[in-house]
Amino acid sequence: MSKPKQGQPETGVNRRSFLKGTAAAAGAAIAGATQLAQAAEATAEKIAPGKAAAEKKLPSESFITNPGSDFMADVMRAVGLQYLAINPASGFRSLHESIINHLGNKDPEILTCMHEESAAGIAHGYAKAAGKPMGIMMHGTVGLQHATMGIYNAWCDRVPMMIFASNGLQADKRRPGVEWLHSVQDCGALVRDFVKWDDQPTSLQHFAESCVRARKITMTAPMEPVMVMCDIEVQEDAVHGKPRIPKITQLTQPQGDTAALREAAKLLVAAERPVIIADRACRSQEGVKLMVELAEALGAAVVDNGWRTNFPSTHDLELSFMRQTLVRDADVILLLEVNDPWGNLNSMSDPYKVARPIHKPDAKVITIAMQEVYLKSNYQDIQRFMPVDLAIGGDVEATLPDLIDAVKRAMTSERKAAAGQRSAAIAKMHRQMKDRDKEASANGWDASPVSTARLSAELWNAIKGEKWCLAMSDRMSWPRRLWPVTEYHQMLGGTGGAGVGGALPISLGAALANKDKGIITVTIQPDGDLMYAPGALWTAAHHKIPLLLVMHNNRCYHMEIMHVQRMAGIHQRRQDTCHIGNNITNPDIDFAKVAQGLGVWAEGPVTDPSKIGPALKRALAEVKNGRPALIDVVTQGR
Ligand SMILES: Cc1ncc(C[n+]2csc(CCOP(=O)(O)OP(=O)(O)O)c2C)c(N)n1
Ligand SMILES: [Mg+2]
Repeated sequence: MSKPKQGQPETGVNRRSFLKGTAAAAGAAIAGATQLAQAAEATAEKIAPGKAAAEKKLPSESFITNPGSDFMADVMRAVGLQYLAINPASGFRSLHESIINHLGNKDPEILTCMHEESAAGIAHGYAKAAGKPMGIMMHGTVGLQHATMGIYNAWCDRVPMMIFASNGLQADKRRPGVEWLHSVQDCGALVRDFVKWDDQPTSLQHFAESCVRARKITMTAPMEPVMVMCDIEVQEDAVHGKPRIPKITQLTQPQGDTAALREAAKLLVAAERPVIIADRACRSQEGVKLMVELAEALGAAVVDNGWRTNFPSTHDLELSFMRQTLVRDADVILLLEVNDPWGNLNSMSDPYKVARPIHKPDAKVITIAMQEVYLKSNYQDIQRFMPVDLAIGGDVEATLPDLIDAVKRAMTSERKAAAGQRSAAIAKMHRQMKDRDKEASANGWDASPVSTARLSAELWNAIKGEKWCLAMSDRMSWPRRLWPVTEYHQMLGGTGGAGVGGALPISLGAALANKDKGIITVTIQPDGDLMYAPGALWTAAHHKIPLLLVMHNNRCYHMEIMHVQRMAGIHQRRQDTCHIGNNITNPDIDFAKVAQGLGVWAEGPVTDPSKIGPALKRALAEVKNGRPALIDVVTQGR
């Protein structure tokens, strides 16, 4: 509510007396209107400070100068939270005020989000780029319900995140009306299937211990989101006694069993055609280095499925896009934190669902993973059961040094010679694969709408001189095929749970974490995904998050068109109707205008491929000045 500007006519009815009058007329039972009247009173006090206070002076014992929320904010700082992504809400008004006035809005700093799903997505991307959790604070029930999809994506992508949700546990202390609507008996029930742990602390000491515990749990592999409730009474009541923040634990990751690793090394060294497949194996550049050491010691081909950067795409032993051929010929297959072992080693026809193994029946399969250490039953992100020969529980990056050591010990000169010969043959396949990719990328080079290969090539050309990160590296396969990837931070994978709407906020979170490292973050942004919660663009502009967004604007939910077309084919019916329900046209969305309206520098739509390069140059200049920028490119399907 704002005071009328000078020169503007007052509305006929005085708003304050109108609201008060309404409340009186409807009787004291109409709680919502009463609250509005109180809000109007508070606003009047803001506008004319002192007047309302003079009318109604609070006795000094009414002040709470040591609210519990100050201590809770201290706890958030102690567990290392640099940011807290929120959509504001009365359920955590006390904590909100403590963070800005007690902590000075620093460590954590508040990020204003326009949708709770965006807050969760930002924390998700931040965790992948920063290697540590961000906090998000949700309004109990309503806010948390909005956040669920983002939390599920993070769960599937195995990232740490600290979720806080407000709740009013004590019924006799709830304000009538909204505070009841926004409180629950069991807040965690809503997300318990896809968070690693949750707790509902009922005292400040309990809150401190639970937060320190939560940090430890979320940062131990398999890393997953955790949630701690912030009870309204605990926040708003004064501190009683002397709550203490427990010591923050120094963590190490669980390592695979040494005897089992020796067994694995024996199998791998004896293999004629060993293959390594990695999903979310690495957490840092150190992991990538170890992967190279292992592959070179074995002379083994590596398939990086791309959910993190696990292996340099420039390395001679990299054959990521030849998985089927490699698996078909392999005698020993090592799966490193692979989420879907069955899906990597078998095929299933669609839509007939005929399953067929790709691997040889006697191929030995070894897994190193943490995912079996921690599972939930309801959501089925565990994929189909795959019998394996040796399953080693352990974090891959922590386990690789011992495995490499065991491989080197098991190596003989004869096996070394075999590995050398094999490496040369794999290197030849690698070069041929890269040549094929380059050739294929030239198809439709000058086409309009722009081909996805051309879009990728133009983007690469714009950023190749920078320290770069492609926040969403799974939107199309071309960047992984064409760009030279050597560093862990360069490609961060996908949304995790394939929940559309995640790409935009996850990219933003990554850009936020990369901001202070001098890394330019770019993303290939699908149109359908952006429109779930485009308000995240405002957050990028407001908080000056330097992200270069290149729209992959195919003006449709293209993936779904392909599904409906497949069904029409099987049903022996017409194909020309399959765009219905899938096209995002008529009207075409003007993404440059959408972005500009939300405060983001933008250009487009670009339909001529030769104009992409110059547009990207202008956008990059904006990003280098610390602001987000968007180029809308009208593209072909996928
Ligand atoms: C939350 C959610 N709703 C619906 C889907 C189904 N879905 C899968 S891909 C897709 C199309 C997404 O469109 P866009 O982001 O433009 O990407 P495109 O397929 O066009 O490249 C949809 C709707 C989903 N995966 N997640
Ligand atoms: Mg699309």
